[in-house]
Amino acid sequence: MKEARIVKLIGGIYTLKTEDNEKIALKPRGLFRHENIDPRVGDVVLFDDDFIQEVKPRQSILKRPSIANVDQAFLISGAKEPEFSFFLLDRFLVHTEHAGIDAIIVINKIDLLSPAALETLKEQFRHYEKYYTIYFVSAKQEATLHDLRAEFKDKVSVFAGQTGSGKSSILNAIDPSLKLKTQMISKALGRGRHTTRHSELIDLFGGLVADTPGFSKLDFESLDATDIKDCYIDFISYTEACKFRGCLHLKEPGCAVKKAVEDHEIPRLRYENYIRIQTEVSQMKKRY
Ligand SMILES: Nc1nc2c(ncn2[C@@H]2O[C@H](COP(=O)(O)OP(=O)(O)O)[C@@H](O)[C@H]2O)c(=O)[nH]1
Ligand SMILES: [Mg+2]
Ligand SMILES: [Zn+2]
Repeated sequence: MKEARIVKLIGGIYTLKTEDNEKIALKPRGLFRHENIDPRVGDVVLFDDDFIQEVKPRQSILKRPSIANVDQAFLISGAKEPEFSFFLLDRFLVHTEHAGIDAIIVINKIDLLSPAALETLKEQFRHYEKYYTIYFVSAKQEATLHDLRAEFKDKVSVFAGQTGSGKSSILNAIDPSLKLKTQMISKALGRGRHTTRHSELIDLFGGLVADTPGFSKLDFESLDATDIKDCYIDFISYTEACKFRGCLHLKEPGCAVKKAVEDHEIPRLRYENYIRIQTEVSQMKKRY
């Protein structure tokens, strides 16, 4: 049997990419359903002439989009249109940390900012720079995209972010042969027609990437308060100095994270978003 990666799934037909870069369309053998094996895009599988025979153990699974073995997520946000939101970014980062995948932060549409506004925005990111790779780009300015290309090699990536943030535009700009559909911002943000949702990994600069059609609704259903605390990776180095073991950095006295916020070591907004996320999750749990 030979090994391959599932790169596309439409209507029960899987497209496999083999080690020799061949593309083959196959179905899984019928027994999978009874064994509760559900092959996903991103899975590495063993196949023969007739069927996908075996799914190799997964490192990770993203729910939305449903892709296995993702190494990293590019979190694409618009600097404007849609207005940049640190809340959305912080939520994304909790999501990627929880999924165990690396996050690369991409702020797009910098052409819409004045030089002064761009400087102010960059200043707000100084803290994040200590923990994450960040790019400030414009899909309309080739020079800003140059370094991004090196990030794909040997990785399975997803392009995630709000509709209209420019995911498809960036991909088209770094590889014009892709010709992905882009949408006028007014349509993209409205309730308009949605393009079909299917996951597909495309070849890009020595790696694979999924241009996800949505990924804006993040579900925190499987997270609890402790998970969220652990996903705020900039809090971790302070945790030992908190008075209470397992401090959630909320109402507890002697909290080193809250002190770091007071001392301007952690941006206040980042901490406020933390409380918002914690509140959101605890209310969600109450409802069920
Ligand atoms: N000014 C400006 N507009 C952009 C940029 N990137 C994308 N857009 C526009 O934003 C809209 C949404 O882009 P699209 O790539 O479809 O976003 P997606 O939903 O994230 O894939 C389109 O009208 C693009 O032309 C950019 O860097 N600058
Ligand atoms: Mg798109
Ligand atoms: Zn604390």
